[in-house]
Amino acid sequence: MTPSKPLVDRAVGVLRRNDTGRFTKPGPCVYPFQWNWDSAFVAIGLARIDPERGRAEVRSLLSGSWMDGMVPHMVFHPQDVDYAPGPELWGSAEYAGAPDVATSGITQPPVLATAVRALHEAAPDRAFLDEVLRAIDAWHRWLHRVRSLDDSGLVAILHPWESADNAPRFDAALARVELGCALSLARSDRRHLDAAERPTDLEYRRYLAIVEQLRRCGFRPASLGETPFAYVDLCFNAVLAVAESDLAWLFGQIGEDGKRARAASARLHAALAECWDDDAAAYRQRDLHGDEVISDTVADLFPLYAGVPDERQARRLLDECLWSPDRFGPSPESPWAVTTVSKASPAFDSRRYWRGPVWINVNWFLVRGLERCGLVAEADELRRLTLRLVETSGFAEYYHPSTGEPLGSDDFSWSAALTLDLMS
Ligand code: 9WN
Repeated sequence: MTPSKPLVDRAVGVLRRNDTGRFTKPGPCVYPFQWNWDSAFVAIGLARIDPERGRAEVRSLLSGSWMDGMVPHMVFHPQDVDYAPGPELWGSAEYAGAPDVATSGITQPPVLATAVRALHEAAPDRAFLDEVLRAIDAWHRWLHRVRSLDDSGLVAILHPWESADNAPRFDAALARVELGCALSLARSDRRHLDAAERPTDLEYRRYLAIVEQLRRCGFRPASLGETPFAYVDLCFNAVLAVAESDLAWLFGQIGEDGKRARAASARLHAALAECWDDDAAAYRQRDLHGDEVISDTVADLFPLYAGVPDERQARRLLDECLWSPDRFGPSPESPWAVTTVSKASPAFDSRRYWRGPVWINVNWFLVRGLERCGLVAEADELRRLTLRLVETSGFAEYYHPSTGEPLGSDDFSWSAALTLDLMS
């Protein structure tokens, strides 16, 4: 593909403007702190234009690592900015093993190893790997130690903020979370964005109630069964499967065998394969307190990213779900894909955040997955559609699937960064 110069320049411009010098803000006003997978996506984009700056992004994220290995979902580098709920929600300084900088007490999908691999492939730097691989390995080990459910290798998320906030797949589990929270419901997002594009106040009250309960056990529940919310998210687990395999590859680059990471990836791969539902041509999700279900959200397709489906399954997943005009794919009335919720689902909402709109990171994962499963022409088609969307509507946080209208934050860093990767 011949890169269109202005789009590259515009993407680079977004990353430069959101660069605070220490880390890249996900969005100029709405998201002024450092988020975990946002920085990983940014580093993947920076690998294409400025690997040294990409390495700095990784370092600043890892400066928020906890002693036990957790890399938190947010790092609150000191700044005078308008953001709520901020560091006081988490009170990380009260907990043993927290870093000097204030952070959240939960994590996010571990894209970081994949980002470090992208940086190394773009510009090999052995010293950088020596510097960061142990910390990433410690994070992955932490996930298996603290978040494992059973011998399957699958891990649980303990908060919707660890994946796709208000995605309908979390509705039933979230509805079981008791309210009665003492924390104040301050929301800076509402000062910048239309309420119809964001989670509701009721969802926020439940998000805060989970944090309040997690704080009581220092964010480390003795048993996952006792936590207010625990969900086996296929997006998170597919990301981890790929990250473990990338970590093993990176260890190989420094002459170590990466055996643990390779075995973990293989175990996750096998466990994800077990979630296949042949009637639905998709994968089943599991709430720890409920039954396995087809959630009708794009996460049901995420094992594709890790190359889990065999040839027949990948073809069916594509034809019956991902590219189906009635489900997640483009149709004459709704030409922008991939929707984050099936259009056939009663929960589908074309404007509200993770409940329907198109997200660039989701498309990026699916492009990689299609490639991994040998569906190269289909990956190219999705890549082209995604680039047409950013060309038409700019680097929004997410997009209306019928009109392509930009929604959420404008000048969104990961939309710009992943555009750079998709164009290369
Ligand atoms: C809460 C920063 C983050 C992303 C998440 C996205 C959103 C925060 C919010 O923004 O989450 O952590 O305010 O809703 O859901 O994926 O990392 O871009």
